[in-house]
Amino acid sequence: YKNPHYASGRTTMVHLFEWKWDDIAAECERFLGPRGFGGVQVSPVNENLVLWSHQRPWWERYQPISYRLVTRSGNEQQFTNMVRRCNNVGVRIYVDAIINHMTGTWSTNTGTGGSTANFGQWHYPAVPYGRNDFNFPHCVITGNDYRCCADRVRNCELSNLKDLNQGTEYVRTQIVNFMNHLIRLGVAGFRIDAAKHMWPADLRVIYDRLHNLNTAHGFPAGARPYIYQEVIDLGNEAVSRNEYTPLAAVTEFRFGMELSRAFKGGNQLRWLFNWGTAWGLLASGDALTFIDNHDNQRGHGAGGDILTYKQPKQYRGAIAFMLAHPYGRPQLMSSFAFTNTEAGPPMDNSGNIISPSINSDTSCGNGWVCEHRWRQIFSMVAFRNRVGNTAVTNWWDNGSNQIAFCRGNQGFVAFNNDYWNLSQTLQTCLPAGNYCDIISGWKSGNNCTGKRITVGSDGRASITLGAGEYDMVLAIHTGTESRL
Ligand code: ARE
Ligand code: CA
Repeated sequence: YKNPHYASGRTTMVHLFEWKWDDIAAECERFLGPRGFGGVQVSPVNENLVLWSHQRPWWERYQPISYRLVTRSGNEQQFTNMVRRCNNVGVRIYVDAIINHMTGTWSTNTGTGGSTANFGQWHYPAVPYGRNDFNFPHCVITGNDYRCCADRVRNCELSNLKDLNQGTEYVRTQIVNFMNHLIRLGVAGFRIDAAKHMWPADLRVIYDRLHNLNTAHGFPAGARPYIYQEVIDLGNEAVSRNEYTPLAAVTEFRFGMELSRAFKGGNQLRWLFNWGTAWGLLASGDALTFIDNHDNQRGHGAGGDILTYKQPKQYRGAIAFMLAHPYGRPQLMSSFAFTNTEAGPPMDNSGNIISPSINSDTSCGNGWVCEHRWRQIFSMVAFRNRVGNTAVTNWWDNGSNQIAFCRGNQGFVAFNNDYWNLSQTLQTCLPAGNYCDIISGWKSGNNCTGKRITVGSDGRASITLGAGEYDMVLAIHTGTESRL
């Protein structure tokens, strides 16, 4: 369950938060496929409660009312079409699976597909679920439970969301049927929402009943779905991330927390020389890594002081480090712009999501940030694809916030998070020749629109990164996007 089954040469997925299926299909064909992205995490696919009382917040999608594939992102036919079109251009689809709970009690009770629920009776007729399918006695998780009481974290309600009992055969069957339906449609795996709130032994049973990935969508025979479990564990938790790594991969929240701290200037970049398990991070193959996610970019979930698109220079620095360094399996966040942390995606008066528009400079409009279309970010995806599994070599630092390293003989990257300029002759490990920096610009014919770097026969090159430059990163590699 730890292999994402990316198409060959691809390494990175992007969370297209709240995007519609038709728009994702188009994005796979016009951008993600050609640019070498490995996959897309989509927002929850199954029917959720409609919450006009909160102006259709983004979080209504975490309130399932049935397993029918109908949400504001589209219906089953649109979902099916998207998966097919994305797989055809080498981009995998990963579904955010909400299997810990069903929607809690609200004054309205209609779902995005028209299904209803009777909350007082724990009755969800569109599944159907009834009283016996939920944990009893009824209880609600408190902040203190996270530190003391693993059983309460698993058996009580997460923010009043009705807590399913995955220990019963009936509930397991409904969940497995839902997930196998998606596998049949060609998805490559799942984010398991709120995994820490379910017993590992129950999850193991569920995972083991999942079908192999659909070979008609280009997956090899016998391929198991990629599963990454959402377990927030920054330390001092009654539930440990280590209880879940024997099952499948885990979201490594310490990764974004530490890199955000460093790139905000709270820790010197030179300490990143041994980035990885020496920092208390999970084994690389167990870790789904990211800087921000849809929760912590707006103070939900673990919260914390996480870099987002709102601090673009430092954010691009942290993302570049994530993509340049071999540790982990990276996931990019692609946001809609927000000030109100509850607000849903751009929508019309009827609550329909408004599609991102694509500007002539390839950035997005209509309120969509599209970090994955920022040149500094998608260029580093190509860097990561190019350098493959090569190790970090020739680490250099100035004893402070200027660092540089090589990835085999394929790539070289430098960072300057100091208040003074970087100007050094450094070992790049690359073949002699000319390269375009993919951060300050791009290769255009035989020229560079940004910095041009000349690597000598000894592999060394003069590198400059001014403290006042638009970006704090410089990157070159042997791929066609950089090598002249
Ligand atoms: C909403 C309202 C609530 C209301 C509830 C029920 O905000 O006031 O009671 O609905 O009607 C998201 C939002 C929630 C929202 C929910 C349902 O974030 O605000 O509730 O959708 O609409 C814990 C969990 C972790 C979870 C985070 C948010 O462990 O799994 O809380 N993250 C996932 C998703 C969320 C989603 C859900 C789960 C629910 O990514 O987007 O919630 O499906 C410590 C602990 C953490 C804990 C954290 C916050 O750090 O270590 O484990 O995270 O505190 O409590
Ligand atoms: Ca539970």
